Amino acid sequence: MDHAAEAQRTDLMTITRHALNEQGRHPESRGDFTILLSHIVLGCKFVASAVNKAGLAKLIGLAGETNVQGGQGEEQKKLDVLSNEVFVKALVSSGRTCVLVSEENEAAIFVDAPLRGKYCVCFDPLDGSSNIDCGVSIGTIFGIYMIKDKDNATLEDVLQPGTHMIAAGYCMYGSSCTLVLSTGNGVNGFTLDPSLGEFILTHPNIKIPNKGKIYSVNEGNARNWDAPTAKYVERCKFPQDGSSPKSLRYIGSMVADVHRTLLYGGIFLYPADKKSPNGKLRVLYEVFPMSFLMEQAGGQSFTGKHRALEIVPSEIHQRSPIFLGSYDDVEEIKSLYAAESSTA
Ligand code: FDP
Repeated sequence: MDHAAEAQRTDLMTITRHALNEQGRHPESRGDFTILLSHIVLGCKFVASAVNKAGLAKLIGLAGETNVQGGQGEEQKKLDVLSNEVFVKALVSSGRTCVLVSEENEAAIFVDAPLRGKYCVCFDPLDGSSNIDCGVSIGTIFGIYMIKDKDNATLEDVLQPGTHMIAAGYCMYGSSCTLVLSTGNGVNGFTLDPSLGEFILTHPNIKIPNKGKIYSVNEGNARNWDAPTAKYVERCKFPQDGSSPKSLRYIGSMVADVHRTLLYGGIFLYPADKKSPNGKLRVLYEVFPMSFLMEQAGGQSFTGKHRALEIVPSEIHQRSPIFLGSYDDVEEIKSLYAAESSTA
């Protein structure tokens, strides 16, 4: 490597440097968010390493436990258990968190007083677990809120609409490890450089295309869909305006499907259906963080009734239908639901 290339390599925008720059925009800030983020980043690096080693270390496979959604037939895998432990420890030890909600824990975790800070974090430590055994991309999703009063923390501090979130992101463990983050000032993507052990800014200021050529949905559920969803998917395949049909891409791992949607445009749907009237995806640690990122990137997110970020959750593991992605594509499904409700 020549000197110029070497010099350029040392001038990298790491995620910590980015967080410190963001901190500079808030003169009153004491660096608490930067510390919290560095602990989330540590958790992501740990899980990335465990995911990479999983096949070798025989970490994959059933742990013999059922998670809190177990009643609906989901089994907890060993990597999920490990990832959850890693994130809970990383978040608690940051000294900056107060209430934690994890997909893997039935109840919210209230951090002990001496370690309490001002943030609440809702997270899915390892989303897309049905993809673990075949090496398909999986990820961690997180949404962050500010506590009202850390000496009197209650469940109400996390049962907030998504519009109250102050930051959200996900880390995708795939062919590369990518962390996508928004602190309410646009969306940035950082890729883990394994030689440095640092997340480097590789996707600055991500903007989703206004319209996309891809739709992403589990079509196996089609016979149970409602009319607007069925009509929308039909239009993706047989457009009425003379445009080309959209391509179907569905990984079945939300982080990977949303990441592709964010970068290439298009729409991701997990609608309600007759079997699951509330859809499948969880509000606090799937729907809200991904909706926050979509809106920050110029896209939209809709529940079939209203803007997804305006849901006011009443339970921490609540589910919601979700349609998110390119602005114009979501606009189209919104108009189909509006037409249906006006004729109802
Ligand atoms: P998984 O069941 O593998 O954990 O909510 C979890 C999730 O994956 C999402 O990551 C994914 O988008 C969705 O479920 C896939 O659901 P279907 O298998 O019903 O398509």
